[in-house]
Amino acid sequence: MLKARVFKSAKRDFECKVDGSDEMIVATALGNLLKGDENSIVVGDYVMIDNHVIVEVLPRNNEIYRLIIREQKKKVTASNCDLLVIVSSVSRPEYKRGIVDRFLVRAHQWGIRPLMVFNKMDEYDSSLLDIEFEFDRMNQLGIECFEVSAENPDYFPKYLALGLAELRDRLLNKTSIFLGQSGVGKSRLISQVSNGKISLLSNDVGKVGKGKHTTTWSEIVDCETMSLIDSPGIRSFGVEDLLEEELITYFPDLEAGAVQCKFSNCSHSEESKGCFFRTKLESNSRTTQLILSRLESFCRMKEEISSTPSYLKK
Ligand SMILES: Nc1nc2c(ncn2[C@@H]2O[C@H](COP(=O)(O)OP(=O)(O)OP(=O)(O)O)[C@@H](O)[C@H]2O)c(=O)[nH]1
Ligand SMILES: [Mg+2]
Ligand SMILES: [Zn+2]
Repeated sequence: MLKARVFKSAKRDFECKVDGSDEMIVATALGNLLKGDENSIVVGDYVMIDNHVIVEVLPRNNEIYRLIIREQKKKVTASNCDLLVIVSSVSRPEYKRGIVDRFLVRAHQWGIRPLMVFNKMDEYDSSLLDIEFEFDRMNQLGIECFEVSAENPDYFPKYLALGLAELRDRLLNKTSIFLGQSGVGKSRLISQVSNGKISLLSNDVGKVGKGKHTTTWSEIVDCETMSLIDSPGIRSFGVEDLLEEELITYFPDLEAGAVQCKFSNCSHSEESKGCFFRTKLESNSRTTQLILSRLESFCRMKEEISSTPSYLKK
């Protein structure tokens, strides 16, 4: 019996790395481990293998998942991650604060520590994006920011955050999953972080006739000192699977204000008369701007959740 970790899955075959060695083996799995849904063995899982057959999946520390409310199903895509690397682009696709905040909600929900990477700094244009504001926004949440150019790594950063070398340091001896919109440079960044040892931009990463570089499934990329999980660009950022009451707990920076708001069922929206956030904050200060920008994301998500019929959530 061997303990191993699933690095790649393709239908019924799993490429697994034997614990404590560099040996990779391909295994199938006992039928009852695959029965019912396709979540039963995912990339990142630790498993027990007997004679090239996975006979047990060990308990997971955490899961990257979504609830598919219409089907009352939980869809797991990876497990046992130490860090969630949120990758955004400062040029194209355009940086979207709302999307970053949605990833932060997921990081909370999944219980995985987030990091923020601003990629494509070689194309940064300060007239289009106030990046210092975005850094401050993340830093006030205790989230470290990195500014890099995966395309042009020697590019010398002019701004305030950490660079590629520090990012590499942070990822040492950890399993990190890279998330972000399609085209922000996740795959390119992973090749850079691994010092070019891995080229995911090539066609060997599964793809089926989509845009030329598009990653289509998750797998762990092993580069001795760290494990990196590339993921397909996420197309749906909906949060309708969350419960309205729990949303505020994913915004720890807003919780104190929400408690101080005297209306117990306040939506804290711009139209909420007498709302703490709308009346009691010092107008125009930087801190207020940061809080209000987070509140904007919160209100959008809250509205989205409340417009989802509750019968769908049971
Ligand atoms: N200028 C510039 N282009 C970059 C940078 N990083 C990546 N790109 C380009 O952006 C495009 C998308 O990069 P990918 O790494 O495939 O993006 P991805 O996030 O993996 O995309 P999906 O797999 O579709 O989710 C490619 O053409 C890259 O060459 C960068 O730092 N600067
Ligand atoms: Mg990719
Ligand atoms: Zn309020």
